[in-house]
Amino acid sequence: MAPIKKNKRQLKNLYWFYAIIILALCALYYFQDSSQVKTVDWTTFEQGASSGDVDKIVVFSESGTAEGFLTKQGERNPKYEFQGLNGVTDTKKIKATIPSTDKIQDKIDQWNNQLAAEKKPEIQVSYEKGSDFMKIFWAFGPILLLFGFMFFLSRRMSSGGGGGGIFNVGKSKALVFDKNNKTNVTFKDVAGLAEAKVEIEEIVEFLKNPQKYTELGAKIPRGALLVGPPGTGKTLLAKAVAGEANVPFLSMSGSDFVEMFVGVGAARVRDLFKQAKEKAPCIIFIDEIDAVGRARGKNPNMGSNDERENTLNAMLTEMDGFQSNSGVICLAATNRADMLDKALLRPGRFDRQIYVDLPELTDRIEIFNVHLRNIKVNSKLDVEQLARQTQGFSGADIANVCNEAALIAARNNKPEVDWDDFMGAIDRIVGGLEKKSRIITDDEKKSIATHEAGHATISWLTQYGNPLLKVTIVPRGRALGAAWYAPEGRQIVPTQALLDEMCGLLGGRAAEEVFMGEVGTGASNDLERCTKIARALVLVYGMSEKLPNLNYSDSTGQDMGFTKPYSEETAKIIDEEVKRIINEQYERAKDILRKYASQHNQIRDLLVEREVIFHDDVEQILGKRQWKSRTDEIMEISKKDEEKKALEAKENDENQLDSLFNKKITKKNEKKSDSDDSDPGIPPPFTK
Ligand code: NHX
Ligand code: ZN
Repeated sequence: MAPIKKNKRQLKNLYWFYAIIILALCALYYFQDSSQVKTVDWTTFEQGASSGDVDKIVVFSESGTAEGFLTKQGERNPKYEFQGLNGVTDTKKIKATIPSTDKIQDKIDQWNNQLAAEKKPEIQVSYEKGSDFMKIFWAFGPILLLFGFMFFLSRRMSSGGGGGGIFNVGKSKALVFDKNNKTNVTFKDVAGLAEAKVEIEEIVEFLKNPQKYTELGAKIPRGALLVGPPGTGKTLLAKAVAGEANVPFLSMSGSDFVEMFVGVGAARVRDLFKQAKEKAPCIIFIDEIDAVGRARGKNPNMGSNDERENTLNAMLTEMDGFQSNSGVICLAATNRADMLDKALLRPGRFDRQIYVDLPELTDRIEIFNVHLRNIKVNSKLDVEQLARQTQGFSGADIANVCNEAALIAARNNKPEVDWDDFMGAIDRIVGGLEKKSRIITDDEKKSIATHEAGHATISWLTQYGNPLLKVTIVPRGRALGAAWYAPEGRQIVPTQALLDEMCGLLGGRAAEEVFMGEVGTGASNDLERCTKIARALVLVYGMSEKLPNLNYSDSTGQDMGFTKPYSEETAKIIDEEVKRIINEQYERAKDILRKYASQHNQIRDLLVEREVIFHDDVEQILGKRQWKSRTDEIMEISKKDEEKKALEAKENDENQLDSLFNKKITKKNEKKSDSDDSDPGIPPPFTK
């Protein structure tokens, strides 16, 4: 991996650094010490010692030297003076090599006798095994230790942060995946996302054999932006590229460029691209690119995000800097492409945008199948039904459902995960924890049931009402009760669908008014959602009578909401329209409830009795719904698709057989396949 290589280079630098410091200290010590020690020959030493210039002698037996500490008299003796570093002549010790170490004691005794005769103080003697070296060691030991510690720390820092350390701030922290170090994600692990997969597989193809494209005069794109809501598999897709492309893959997060120090982000961008160019052909992946790529402000003095702009500018120039066929392709992921700087999105930089949407019903089936590979599930588990009940879930949500279901099953000591565990998991994720401990009186129960039955009745009886799954009055999360739907996930939403949804939301409150004569606070969340839809209907979709075909929203998010894009009069009309629409739907809900009062009350009573009732219970009371659900239609379409594919595959098979065998055998096969046609949906056997 490249970061280790970098560390080695950095360590080398550090070795030099420490060597120089240690040398400097040694020199300092030497000069400081030698400014006080005068090295003399043995005769001078003998003379000095016997004449009282020295009062203490230290004998270093190993190095065979002796040091004499000068007395006041000795210090005054000009014999020992010498020119020091800066003219210092302050000699404290004299030093000499002893001719024979064995006889030194005799010599000292001799000097002492002489001194005693002259009535001068005797010389004290001490023996030291250690040499000068030991002294130096003791002087430097602690400092060396300190340096060693610092060295250790800096190494720890640099190895821990994948290239951090104070000397390394400008280096990119990219994770490198190559031949030796691969992710084990492949395109097989990416379920759904059929179109995005095709696009991204093409990028891998660009790198594998660029000639195919360049020969025709096409230029290889430089970058692709993966855009989509969180959890939809952008990073997974990039990981799959890393796993499938046989080229190095450098992965980094946008936030890795952000650091306290000025200029570091830009330096890291340059380093990343330098690294990439060395490894070309290769792929750079920048996750969450909006951290650096947000649109640059119009007013350069406002805010202090200069640093981010520098980083972005560096990225812009780097992306333009390399030739289009230099074999570096940039992938980036974000969930807010509208916030990105326009310069980043122009051709030549991130040439193409790949939309990674929330999974459709059929995609969700695939995703479930991928996640269920590792889970012991009951063989009767209806994956299609699971996918139906997870409209609006992202890939990550589905992974969460599978995991949660397995946890619930394990908690109940089940040998395998079954349908109920999955339902529990979905309920938990959407609605929060069940609160069985909340105490509810019979009156409250009835009022909650009235409210929920209102939702159920209205949504059942309106054309676009979402298909009802179940109704419960068991408290969960913040809610005391809820009606659960399998949302349809329409592509095009007619005005009537919005009105029907509002009507359904108001059904709870309407039922309270119609059947109990008074209303409660509990419907606040219903009203909030309903009002939001009404405002969107008027302001975003331009569907209201008085303000048709007008959109007052700002999808770019640039305007901070300081100014309203409409006049005071229009504001009044908007208010009126929203009010009118909600009122109309409320009246409609009340009308429907009065008309179907007995059915509503049946549902309510059943709810009070059972606490949870399901789709089929409501169907028994209100009858089959008139309208075909979109979800059913999708399943029919995808089934037809499968049949068609199966048929084509069969024909293909036959064609191959045609060329392989003679006509007699083929005729037999035709007869066989005729009978196969009678049960559609079963793919033809591969070999016949
Ligand atoms: C309260 N909760 O706050 C009690 C505990 C009208 C029978 N005093 O409309 O439970 O009143 O159809 C997200 C989800 C507020 C946000 C639920 C914010 C619930 C739910 C208030 C049923 N079902 N309301 C409903 C309900 C309440 C609330 C929420 C939220 C009730 C109603 C909560
Ligand atoms: Zn409600």
